[in-house]
Amino acid sequence: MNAKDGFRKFLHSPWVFLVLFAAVLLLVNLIGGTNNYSMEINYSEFLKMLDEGEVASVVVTNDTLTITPKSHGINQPAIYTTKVVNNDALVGELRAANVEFSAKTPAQPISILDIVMSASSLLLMGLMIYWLVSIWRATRSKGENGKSSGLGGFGGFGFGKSTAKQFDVQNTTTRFTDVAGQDEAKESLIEIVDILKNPGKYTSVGAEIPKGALLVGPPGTGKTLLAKAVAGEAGCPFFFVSGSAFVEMFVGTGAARVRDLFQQAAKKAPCIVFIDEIDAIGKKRDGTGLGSNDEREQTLNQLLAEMDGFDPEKGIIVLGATNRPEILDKALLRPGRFDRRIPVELPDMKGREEILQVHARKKTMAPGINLKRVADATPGASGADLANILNEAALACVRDGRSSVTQADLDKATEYVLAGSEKKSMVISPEEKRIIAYHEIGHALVALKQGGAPVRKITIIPRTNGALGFTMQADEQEHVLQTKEDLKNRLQVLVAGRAAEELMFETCTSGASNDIERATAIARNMVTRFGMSDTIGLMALDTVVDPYLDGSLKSNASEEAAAKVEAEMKRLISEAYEGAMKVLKENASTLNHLAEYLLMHENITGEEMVQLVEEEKKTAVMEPADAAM
Ligand code: NHX
Ligand code: ZN
Repeated sequence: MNAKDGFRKFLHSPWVFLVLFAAVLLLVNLIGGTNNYSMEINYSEFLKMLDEGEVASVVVTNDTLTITPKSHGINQPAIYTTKVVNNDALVGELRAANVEFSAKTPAQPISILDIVMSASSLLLMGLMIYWLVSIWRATRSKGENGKSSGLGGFGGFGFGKSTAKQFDVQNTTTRFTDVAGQDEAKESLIEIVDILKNPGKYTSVGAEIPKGALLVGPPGTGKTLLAKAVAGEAGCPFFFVSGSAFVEMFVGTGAARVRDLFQQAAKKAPCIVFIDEIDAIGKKRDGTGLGSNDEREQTLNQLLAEMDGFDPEKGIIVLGATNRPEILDKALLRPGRFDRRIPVELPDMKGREEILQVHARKKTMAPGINLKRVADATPGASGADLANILNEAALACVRDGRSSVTQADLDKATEYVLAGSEKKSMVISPEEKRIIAYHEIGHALVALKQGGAPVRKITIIPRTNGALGFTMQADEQEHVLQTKEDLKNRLQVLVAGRAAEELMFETCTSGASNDIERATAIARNMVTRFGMSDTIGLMALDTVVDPYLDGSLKSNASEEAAAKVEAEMKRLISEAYEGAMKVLKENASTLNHLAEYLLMHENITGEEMVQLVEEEKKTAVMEPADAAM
């Protein structure tokens, strides 16, 4: 923009208009109605008018007379003023001439206060206008831009126009190689990159160019990263906006922002527009609810209109991200809108290892690091969790003053991310420490005897997540299916902590609450979703609400069925408890041995545990022989 343009823009700016308007108003205020055509005359001329009976009335202000004549011609002044030469005889003369007269105190000089008062009231008025216009502009969902509106130049106010803060445009350097463990999602997105690079290739065969795709998956799986990588690979700008940013402030600003987003995107096309948490605006329009719902619907309607409106050949591709696809409005998923759905799932074991490798590339790692060990111990972890583990490991290494990340750093960081940091200062009585040790060994021993996933670590050092101790299991292979036996075994391990407490101390504690919650959840799933109870049969009495979120269930069961479900759950958990108790009774000496060792050392690794159990076995076999001697 050159200087001349800039100046013209400045002149056209409504702010200049407003300031000028204010100045004029102020001036008018100051002069205050004395703009009648008046003429100053000599005192002698006034006396002459008085003698000739032409004066109707006189107002005396200090030494000035304001004279209103009885009549005046078109070109004659309506008011005369004059300075009094000698005031003494004036009253008598006025009375003699039968003229109306009065006195007036002189007008106060205009004070600073007056100016401030009128200026601030003007400012207030200006703000009022600004506010009204901004609401008006925002509510207006039709009309392409501010210029075509009735307010003309008011477009320059920037009402409802998004600034850089509302959405973020970047030229990203992210590439697909920065995204690990999402091979299928990448494959779907590679096509979008190609479309952005060579749209002609697609249009020449008559293929419709997709306008949008929906990235669906749990939090932390890298949906934003994938979208960025698409922009990076295609070498085009990346517009980032969060769906929740559209649904705040005044009613209607959301729609205005959507409009503006697409205007800006059109200027930079080809480009990627990424709308995170699109469920915030894309919720089903059910017509229920008040106020805010209207706002959301308008925003959604505007988004739909924009997506229908732009020319796909221009090369704007809208990527939306959500972890609640079920609640999206069907209109959003129609062809020509977000018609593609790209699942971005939690990584499997191999994916986790790949993600760890990507993050490890950016850190100085000691030689011979086993990342698979971390991957094994973190089922269900997202990409973000894994990145966090590696970062915590790097931080720990710096804290210790070392120059590379070791396996020990990684193991500690894994524990930290899963259970929080150690609460070493927490004071626990020796009796309670004993209960905690037996509880944990209960879990570990039953897990060991089952021969399933090996025990990785047992600890009785309390953690900041509230756990007084924990037993960590890590399988070296991951299963896509879980058999009924797998789940029953899991139940047994979970209730074994409580079983050990009962067995050793003939009482129980509140500490098992978390174990019980988890066991109950597994038992419920077995009965109401997996068809693993003969009494209930193959019925889906529960459905998962948000499959990509915490796995909470919605029950479809009748009251009678619910009672049966609970009876079945109780049976499963009780059976598991009996099983665990049997294992612990049969291995009571091992339980004692391990628990005492744990009390002394506070931590036991999986290998140590196996070794301790082996040693215990040998001495147990030797004991009868010793006795015979
Ligand atoms: C309390 N905490 O809440 C005390 C401080 C029975 C030896 N009054 O089962 O620590 O009772 O095998 C993640 C995982 C809270 C978060 C477990 C938050 C457990 C844990 C309750 C061991 N290990 N219980 C266990 C335990 C407790 C709790 C958690 C959590 C205890 C038990 C916590
Ligand atoms: Zn427990």
